[in-house]
Amino acid sequence: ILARGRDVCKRNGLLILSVLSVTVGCLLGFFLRTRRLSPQEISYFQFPGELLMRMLKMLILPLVVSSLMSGLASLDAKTSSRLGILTVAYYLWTTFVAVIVGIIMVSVIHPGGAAQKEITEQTGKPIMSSADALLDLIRNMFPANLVEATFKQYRTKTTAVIKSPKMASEEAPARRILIYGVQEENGSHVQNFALDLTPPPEVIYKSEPGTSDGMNVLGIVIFSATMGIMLGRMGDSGVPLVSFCQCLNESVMKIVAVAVWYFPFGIVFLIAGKILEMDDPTAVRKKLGFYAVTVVCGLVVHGLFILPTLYFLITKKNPIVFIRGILQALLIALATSSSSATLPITFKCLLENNHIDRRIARFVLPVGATINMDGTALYEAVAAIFIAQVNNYELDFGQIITISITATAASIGAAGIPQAGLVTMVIVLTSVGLPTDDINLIIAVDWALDRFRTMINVLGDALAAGIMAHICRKDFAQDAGTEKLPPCET
Ligand code: DAS
Repeated sequence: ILARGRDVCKRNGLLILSVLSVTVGCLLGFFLRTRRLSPQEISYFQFPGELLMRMLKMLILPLVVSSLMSGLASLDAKTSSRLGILTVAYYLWTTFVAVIVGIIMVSVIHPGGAAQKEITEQTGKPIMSSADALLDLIRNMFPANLVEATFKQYRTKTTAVIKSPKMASEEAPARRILIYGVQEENGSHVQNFALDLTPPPEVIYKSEPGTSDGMNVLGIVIFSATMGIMLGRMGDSGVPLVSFCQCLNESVMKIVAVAVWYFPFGIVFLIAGKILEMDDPTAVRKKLGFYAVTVVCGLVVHGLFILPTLYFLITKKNPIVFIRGILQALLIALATSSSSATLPITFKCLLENNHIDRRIARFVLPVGATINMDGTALYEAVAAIFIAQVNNYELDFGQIITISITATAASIGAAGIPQAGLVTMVIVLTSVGLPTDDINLIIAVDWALDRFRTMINVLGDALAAGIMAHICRKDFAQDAGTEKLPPCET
């Protein structure tokens, strides 16, 4: 009985701990808000949560490179191209469906009407045009120098802790605004990919440009996938590098297996620290309550009904059992609001709990974490139509179609990092002539809704892996030998 109890705790203990840590983090955050901590105290309090984010991000590069290279190299040309085409087609299709769900939801609930009378001030000005955003999306696919794109400040995230004049008097905790700038190393071409989301502020201090979010994952995915396919065609001469990638992948997963026991502790401080920073919830409720409800309803419909139904119709398996196996990853997505940072846990859940073929997971997950963002696409469509409603701007059918297409494209370009969807939303707004500085209307709730849409992004990637494993099961069964090398025993 003891052994069984130990096994159950070991298997579910982490999940139970993580659920508890999310709850404790919320309660602690709201309790500490009453203590009115200073920005300095808040930043010290957030430190354990920051460590969790850094641990996860530290693993992204080795995991993405090793899994894509070893995953694709171990498949023969026919299998890898079939898997690639099916996966990308599935991703585009589900993302488009998510956008349609969002458009239906926002048209039925019509949150913009309720917000109209409340929202008066428009603040801030976007620095970036949609042309910049689109060019940056394509630019990110081809990093000029992979090492610099990874380790240097290819996309620097400058976090300025800003008190806008109206907040200074109330001594409210400083509001943290994310500003992304893209500067290419040669210095000759500086591309501002950024949003200024506040009225002219009195900046109390500006942290050094962070590099933790500086990773251009899209470029790394494109490079690693291409390299993996080429390695697969090199035959025996490619074996050393493929074997290296397999061992790297296995060792990274062993690091994850150890690091996960720190996660519940880090989650408490990550969530509590975010709650300490957020705007006054009561002020938000008046203006954006219906908007937040619309987004959550859309995410629930898509994430808990449409995607699981699709999974059941294709695989004839119980989606609830599958989702149960990835609950840990969904909780990390909720805590970190970064699908890239959640990737190591998504891998662990799929391989250990749902027993997905590692060759499928090694391709579907890194690509999905980068380009498949159902939650983000739904969110950007809802936000665009919400802004149109607030401005009493009647969208015609052609513009709705344009929003559907640009929201799908913008979500592909959004990085798997916190609030990335907020930035690429500019593409959607400008495509239908909506004022991009109205993004400020939703910034107050974006940090919370980002967590839920990230959960749906991760859920969509994981279910896609389950579906691809089912569809390609015959290929892998017949070509069991396609994995040229035995799994690396580390
Ligand atoms: N936070 C992003 C992610 O990691 C999603 C978004 O910003 O929309 O998936």
